[in-house]
Amino acid sequence: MKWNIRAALVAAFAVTFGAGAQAGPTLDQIRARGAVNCGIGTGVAGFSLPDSRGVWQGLDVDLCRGLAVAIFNDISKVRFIPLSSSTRFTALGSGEVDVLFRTSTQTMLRDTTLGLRHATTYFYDGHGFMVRKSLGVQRVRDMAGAAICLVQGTTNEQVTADYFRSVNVQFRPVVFERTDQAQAALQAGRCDAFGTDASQLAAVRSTMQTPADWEILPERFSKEPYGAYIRRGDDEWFDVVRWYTTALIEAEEQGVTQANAEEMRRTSTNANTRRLLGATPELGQSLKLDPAWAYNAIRAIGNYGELYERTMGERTPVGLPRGPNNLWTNGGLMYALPMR
Ligand SMILES: N[C@@H](CCC(=O)N[C@@H](CS)C(=O)NCC(=O)O)C(=O)O
Repeated sequence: MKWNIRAALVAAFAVTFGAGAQAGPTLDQIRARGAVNCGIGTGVAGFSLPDSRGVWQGLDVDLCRGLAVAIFNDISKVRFIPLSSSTRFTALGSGEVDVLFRTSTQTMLRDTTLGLRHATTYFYDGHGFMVRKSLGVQRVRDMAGAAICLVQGTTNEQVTADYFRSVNVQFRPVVFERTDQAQAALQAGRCDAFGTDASQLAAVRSTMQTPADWEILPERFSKEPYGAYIRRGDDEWFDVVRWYTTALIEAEEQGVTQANAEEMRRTSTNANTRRLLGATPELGQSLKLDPAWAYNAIRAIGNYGELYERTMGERTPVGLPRGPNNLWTNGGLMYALPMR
């Protein structure tokens, strides 16, 4: 009898608070502070770039905004902290930011040696090169002796060095702290080429003085899957970031959009959709968030596809086709783990 009472109490606790759902120190700090501190890039069109009114725009900054909405149901409760490639991980490790949505490739050594963790892949890319057309090269290995602009602390530095070494061709690295400095050097003729992730080549090309003077060569030299990064040691915060990102992909898979989310929450009879939108509360409870956490985020920033199209899709100046960032059902790699 005694044990039955105890079991009943445990069950009641689990129903009330969500089984195993401690908020975790990072989420507690965010709530106490009243804002998410989000590490973003210093300026790349499509990911994180201030518009003419000084408002940050892009995929990475909108992912930060949506996360703030999932926690606070308030899109303003986010602080953007622009970080260069070489400072981003120390800024996260030291607690200056809670999370990085910052064009950061997930690699094994970053995962195993930095004291950090990376969550769900939210963007698939690969390293490439943009060359001055007047250089007249068709293939990267023909760039012998070329000056190549690179950004310090990126995977791209290593990928470039590895490739040229493997084909025994010399090149001259010209390394910068930030993208805008590399771009100015390209513009000024100090570099013949720029080596970075293909999405960022498209972004940089779209903002060159004469984009037609530059060509993005079709070869790709690496896999660059971007993930959100957080510190090790806070599994509950890891869960929030991981499942928040997944929810945006899941929404697209289920056909839930910014425009129809409200109606689908009221009328859908699909159990997965009802869970995702918080018509039944278990997903939000398991994260110690409001049952409407994902619903609110989708209403604020759209599903993954809407987010992509708005920030860097074919109708934007960056103009990137979905490619690998399409859903798996449309020939891409985006596949949400089951949310149940
Ligand atoms: N994906 C690569 C690099 C991504 C990256 O940060 N690229 C640079 C060069 S385009 C950048 O975005 N810089 C933005 C900045 O200056 O803050 C990585 O994780 O190392």
